[in-house]
Amino acid sequence: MNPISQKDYIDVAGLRKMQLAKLQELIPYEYERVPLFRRRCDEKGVKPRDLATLADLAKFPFMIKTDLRDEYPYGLTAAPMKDIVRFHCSSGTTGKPICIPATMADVDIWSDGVARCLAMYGIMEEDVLQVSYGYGLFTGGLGAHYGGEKLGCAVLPTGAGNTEKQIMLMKDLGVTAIACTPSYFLHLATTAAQMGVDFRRDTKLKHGIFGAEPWTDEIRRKIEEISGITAHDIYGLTEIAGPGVAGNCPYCNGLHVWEDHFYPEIIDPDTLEVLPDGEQGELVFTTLDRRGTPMVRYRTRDISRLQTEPCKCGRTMRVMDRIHARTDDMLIVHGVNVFPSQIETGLMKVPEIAPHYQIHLSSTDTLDLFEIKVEVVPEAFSDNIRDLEALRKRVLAAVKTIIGLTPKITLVGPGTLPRSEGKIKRVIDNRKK
Ligand code: DLL
Repeated sequence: MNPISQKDYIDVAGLRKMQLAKLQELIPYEYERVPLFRRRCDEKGVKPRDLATLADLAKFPFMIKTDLRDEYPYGLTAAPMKDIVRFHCSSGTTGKPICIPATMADVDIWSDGVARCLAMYGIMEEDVLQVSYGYGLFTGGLGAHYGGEKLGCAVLPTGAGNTEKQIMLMKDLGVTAIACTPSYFLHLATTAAQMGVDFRRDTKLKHGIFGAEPWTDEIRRKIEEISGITAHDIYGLTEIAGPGVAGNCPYCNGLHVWEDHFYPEIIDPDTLEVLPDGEQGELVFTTLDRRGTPMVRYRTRDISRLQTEPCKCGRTMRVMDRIHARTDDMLIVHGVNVFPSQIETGLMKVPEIAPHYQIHLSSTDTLDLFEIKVEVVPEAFSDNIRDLEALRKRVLAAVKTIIGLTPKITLVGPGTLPRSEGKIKRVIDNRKK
């Protein structure tokens, strides 16, 4: 076993004891240093000493995204500036960003999470890791970079973009693992094919470390099929660390949460009650070790479930379901709730459809217009209108069976829809609000 993985196998009783001890340090620390947290606790009539068991965490207030915006830039910073070594920010689509100052110890814990994910995927010191997540304020690039170095990999910090050069370097330097968004990898794969590069024949690529956006099991299979690599899932968010909060092992269809650093809860997003393991709801995290910007009970908006079955790999850290949806990405079309991942699942059942699509919503005064533009794979794209019409009908049937609605399906030629170097934008919602 790689020494970096040893912590993954801690006995459960020891883990719970450790989590409680860490919380009993964190809560008073946060209470003393972060006025918003203190005010919320006081309003609820709860004091740091009220945390006697792990279940008592439920008495403490939640933190949400708008709190981070409202307190921008330093309102939630708990450590003095002399201890801060790094900032990460997430832009958000509207208004102010959120800003997360981190101490050296925070960066180290985060890197530990990423390194443990990489080790769990079977990546070793001998591996050459190409980091094609964006560097900078986004956590993807630097997160994967520090984790790779911590494990001892040779890191190639290409960042996102300049796709042809990425493929050249991948070949020339013998890259064995790549970290990027799944949508960017699909773009890389298409570009490689256009350059006459076959991943299996011309590169040493074995591992993909994919996250930062939802991706269905169908896309995962497609990626593995076209490239011959193993597609690993890595999860995280700026507010809690960045990538490396959780990752999948070869045995589970979910992700082990590094619970010794990040304490997970699942809540009912309507009642805000904590749900027992096994039930689906909104994922909430508390950072057990972070001191720059600690988070107590941060509501992620991601929908998941903590699985109850112990994992066959022997790791004791709980497994959360892969994230396919967020509470805020649900679309309501003609009064029906639709998640983009459901549409993706339907589309990917049709072999002639490429993993590139866009959902368009617009409205007249009385009606929602719902269109899905999908790319056809080059081999199936023809001028024969009758063939295309038959394919369109099959695509519609595959989507309709899952969402129960009849969107307009528009088939488009290979390479027509926009590609992304980072997180892809799948939904264009121009409806009148
Ligand atoms: O996306 C951190 C990250 C970078 C994770 C690289 C993995 C790899 P944010 O920009 O703050 O941070 O976005 C966080 O992205 O709440 C999820 O909704 C989504 N997300 C992240 N990882 C996954 C994943 C980074 N593996 C938000 N599967 C999260 C599905 C994911 N969604």
